[in-house]
Amino acid sequence: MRDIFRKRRMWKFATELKPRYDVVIIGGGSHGLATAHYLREHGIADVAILEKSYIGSGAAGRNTTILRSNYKTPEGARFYDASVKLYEGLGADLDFNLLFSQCGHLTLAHSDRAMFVMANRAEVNRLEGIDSQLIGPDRVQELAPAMYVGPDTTYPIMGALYHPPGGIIRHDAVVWGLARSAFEGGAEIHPYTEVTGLRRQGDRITTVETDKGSIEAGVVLNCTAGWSSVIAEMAEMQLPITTHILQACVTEPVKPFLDVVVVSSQMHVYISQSDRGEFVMGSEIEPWTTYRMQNTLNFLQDLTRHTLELFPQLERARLLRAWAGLCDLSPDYSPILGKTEIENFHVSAGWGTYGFKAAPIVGKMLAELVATGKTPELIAPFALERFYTDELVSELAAAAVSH
Ligand code: PYC
Repeated sequence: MRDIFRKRRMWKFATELKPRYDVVIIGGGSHGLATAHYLREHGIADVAILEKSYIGSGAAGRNTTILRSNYKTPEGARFYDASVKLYEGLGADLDFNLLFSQCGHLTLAHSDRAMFVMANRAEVNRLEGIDSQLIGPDRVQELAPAMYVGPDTTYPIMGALYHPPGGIIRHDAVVWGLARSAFEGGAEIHPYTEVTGLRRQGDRITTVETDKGSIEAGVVLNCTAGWSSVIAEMAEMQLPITTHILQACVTEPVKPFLDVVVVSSQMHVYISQSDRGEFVMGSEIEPWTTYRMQNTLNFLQDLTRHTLELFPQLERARLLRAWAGLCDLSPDYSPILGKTEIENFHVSAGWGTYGFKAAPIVGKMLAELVATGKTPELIAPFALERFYTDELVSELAAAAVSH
């Protein structure tokens, strides 16, 4: 039934933990909630989602809402393409307006080398059936008429990788729509419930300890973005992950004049204009490891300097707010997804700055893994064991942030 006046209950948070669940999902962000949503397709409803803060308070609420699939490796491009395709139908599936705008995505090239790399990416994408093209400065100007593309800048624009299916989506709406579906499917959502320990017996996790009591679990999923290595350590296992912050900020709303996502790897910026008119801008990942989600002055200086070179019209726009999110980085900048050495403990980790883009496909794949016990082919390349067999999937430098 369509619910245009939002009469349907969004969700009711659970208060009491049961002593046992078939599936315990740690992390109430986009991956955890998407998994609960897709578990419905397998008739699995005895599910608890444990979130230490409010739902969507981690990476799901701290990203810059960009979706795309123009990755560098065939494995990555194929995987994120499946995610974009799910996102295309997700609003209808959830009966929730996600404000998905497939306005297109431009990765600017400022050197011969960058043009060569973009041509290579376009070719990898094309072979996967993904719309991704190398374009020259005139076409760039057509797509972003308000952007300054003149020659007298620090980094003149030689061309771009243009990816028409890319775009932006309302990140909070994704969280809310998935949470409603998970709730309607019977999953319990427990906000403000922190996991404090995992009890392991041999190759299995038997008990999840929380600040609200202990629960037994058939399967445990670690969907905690920045905190994934901390949770893994509770299970007495290590993930090859370092945790960094990624900073972003947003201006006050201005009249619409940009309807394509603009990314520059050389200038380390990505810029889009939201449906509210705000310019949403982000920078590269900070090179030091930390869990302190605080902005730095350097970030604001570098980001605004580079943004103003591209969009001098924003000179008087005020910044409304800035924030930082946690990114857990794997050695090859690809995720660590699926089974671990612990039989009933699966992970969705190591997303770096790509996690939000992958939410629906992660949910679908993890739900299939839980239901069948088998790793779906699409995610086999992202198994943890690749770091032991030396079969890396390098997505290094596949974004303005991953250098
Ligand atoms: O990979 O598109 C990307 C991205 C944007 C912001 C952070 N990562």
